[in-house]
Amino acid sequence: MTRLSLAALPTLPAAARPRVDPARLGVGIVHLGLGAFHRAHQAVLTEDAVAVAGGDWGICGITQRSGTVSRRLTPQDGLYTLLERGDGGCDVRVVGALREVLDGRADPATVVERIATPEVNVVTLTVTEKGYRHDISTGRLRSDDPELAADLAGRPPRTTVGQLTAGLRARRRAGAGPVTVVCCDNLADNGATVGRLVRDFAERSAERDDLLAWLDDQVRFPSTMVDRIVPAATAADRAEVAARLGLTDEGTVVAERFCHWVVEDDFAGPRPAWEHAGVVLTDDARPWERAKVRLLNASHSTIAYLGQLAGWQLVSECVRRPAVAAVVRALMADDVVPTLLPPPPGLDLGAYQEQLMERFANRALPHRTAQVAMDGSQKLPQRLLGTIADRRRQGAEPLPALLCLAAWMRFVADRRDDSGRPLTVDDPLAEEIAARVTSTRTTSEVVDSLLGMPSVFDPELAADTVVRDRLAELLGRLRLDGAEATADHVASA
Ligand code: CS2
Repeated sequence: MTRLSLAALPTLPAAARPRVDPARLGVGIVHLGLGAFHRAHQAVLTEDAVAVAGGDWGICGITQRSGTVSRRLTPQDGLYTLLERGDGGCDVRVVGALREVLDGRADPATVVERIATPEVNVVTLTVTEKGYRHDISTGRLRSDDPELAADLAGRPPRTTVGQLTAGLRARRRAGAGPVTVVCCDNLADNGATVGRLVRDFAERSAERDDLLAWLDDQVRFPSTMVDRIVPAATAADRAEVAARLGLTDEGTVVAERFCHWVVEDDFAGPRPAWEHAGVVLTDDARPWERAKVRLLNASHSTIAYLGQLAGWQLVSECVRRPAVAAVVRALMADDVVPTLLPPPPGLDLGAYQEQLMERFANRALPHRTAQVAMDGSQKLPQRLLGTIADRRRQGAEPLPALLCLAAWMRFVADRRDDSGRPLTVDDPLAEEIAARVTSTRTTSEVVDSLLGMPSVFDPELAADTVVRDRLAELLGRLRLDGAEATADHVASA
């Protein structure tokens, strides 16, 4: 069977072809972190915007962690298929917005050069929470990170913040003009956070003063909220593409139909006319980000840890259990909503919660609990811990939110599900966690040893005796009665 490529496009049905002519699209965006999420979200919305309003907004995508994506996409001229799965079937389209693919680890010099190209006006990022190598509690670059230290010592940069700052420095030197950096990761106040990390890096590197002044003057870091569920694609998804299009595609991505993006309209130069693709351009994306991360992502983690402990592999399977659905509803309505008032104008919190329950229940989308359970130490601070802290300040005991945290604690400390089967903990702090819990016996000892992780837990929260006591009780129940019975207990409390 022929492989997807520019030459193969004319064989496709018109409805499945890219909405712009990829061969004539110049590059105007550099994207760091070329995973499935970017390809199913920003790349698609950018192509849709260009289809309506034009502009050379093709994307140069840079892989950060491995060369696999670049090996898959380069022979396909950057083309890949998006499968949108929901009730009533599956839509298939080839996306043409990605015009160049680079392996950032193998070719850091080219990454720097691309960011410094005058035709590039926007740099977007999806490198996941851990990709920023920052201390989540302070929002600053980690001073003990060996990779950052190596970049600061002057090797061709391999970290995200190192590559971004080197690219901006090269841009200043080349006089290539202003640029906007758009963070699309689930971090609180993500634009300002990345702006601060770039400045942290710049402060410790060459041309410090000139670079800092140029950053203030020529670079913008708008915050954004991104929302689309994008599970890892499977062999079945690739087989479906082959059957539907008569082509093989190594780069298929799969997503739900829902897709939303809110972007602060604070750009240093031109930008794609994303408003034509349904993107909300706003003065302040932070309330949107907060609502989305606290409602969607915290619910996701609750489902994922309870599911992992109970032995349920899929998100859609978990929310069909009445106890899990009830606890997720209670988390959103009782714990999260009171921390979001007033909501951002245009967001109906009640309707969003209902819609989330439907999105989680989407059986057409095999979203694995193991995928969401990854990197909990990096994800929970933004999605869950702020809710717990805010509710404690309001004098409440947010039991559903504490259940999510207790389920994470059992997941990382015991590494066994309710039937005794081993669980895999995929987390950058997995070793530190294992070392901390190794000599603990009682549930209180486990809770205290984990709350003592300063890079994850704020000291005020860690010192809250109500939080500690409730966590120890919930962890005890999870160990004794299992995930489903404990969810039921919390939902009916
Ligand atoms: C998920 C997110 O894997 C995870 O942690 O919670 O990737 C989630 O699917 C997206 O943020 C939805 O917008």
